[in-house]
Amino acid sequence: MSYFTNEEKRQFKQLGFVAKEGIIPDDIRARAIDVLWDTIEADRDDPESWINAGPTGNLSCGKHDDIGATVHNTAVYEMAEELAGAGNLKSPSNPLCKMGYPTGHDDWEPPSGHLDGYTDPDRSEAWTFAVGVTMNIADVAPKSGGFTTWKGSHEKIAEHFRSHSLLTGYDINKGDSPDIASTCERYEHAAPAGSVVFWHHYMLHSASINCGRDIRMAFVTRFSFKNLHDIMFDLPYNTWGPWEGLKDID
Ligand SMILES: O=C(O)CCC(=O)C(=O)O
Repeated sequence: MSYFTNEEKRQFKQLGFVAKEGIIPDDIRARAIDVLWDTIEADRDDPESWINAGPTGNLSCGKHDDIGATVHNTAVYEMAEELAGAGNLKSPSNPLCKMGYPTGHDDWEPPSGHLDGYTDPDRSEAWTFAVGVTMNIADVAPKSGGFTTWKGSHEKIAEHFRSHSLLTGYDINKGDSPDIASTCERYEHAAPAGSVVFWHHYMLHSASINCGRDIRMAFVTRFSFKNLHDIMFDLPYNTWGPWEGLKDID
């Protein structure tokens, strides 16, 4: 059974992401949302308390089974393998729970994007993955904290790494390298609960500012190539070689 049409796979290659609706079933989402409300410091029945609530960063409840179920009991891993190739990805772990609390103002500005995996120059080490997955656990309205990415940035990042060390990914995140995002069209995943974006590991991305009324509830997971350490330095030159699920897609 195929989850993606050839057109969707083509979009993934060209733009670096593909979004699908209705992937996380309502019952799984509902249980995960209960865990979130038990974790965050806000009153579920008092929207005023949601403004600039906390905690920020990755929530501590990520290990909860009802959070893990969004990855382990849904199609997301199989879908990612349909793109990367069956058997090519490491086993999934629980997702990161990323809340975007309402700011309480409507002075929205576009976010700036970053690259995952190259953020710590002190480690003198680079890593990447294969497929990023961002799941909307509740509805996300425009300008309300949605996952944001820049169309085609994966190809421009690959081009950058063909003439710069992978460790210069940190410079891209600090804004010390050419501004790649400004040359690409921005996409914000303002989409219903249960929708999922699959994104290439070289995509610039971020969450947007939340000028909406609701808490943006999203989970992020990153599936890695099993043989990442063997192929990581070739990836800028052979961007699609390892993606066996896309080998017949131009
Ligand atoms: O919360 C989001 O939508 C983006 C998360 C993110 O930037 C990341 O996981 O690196």
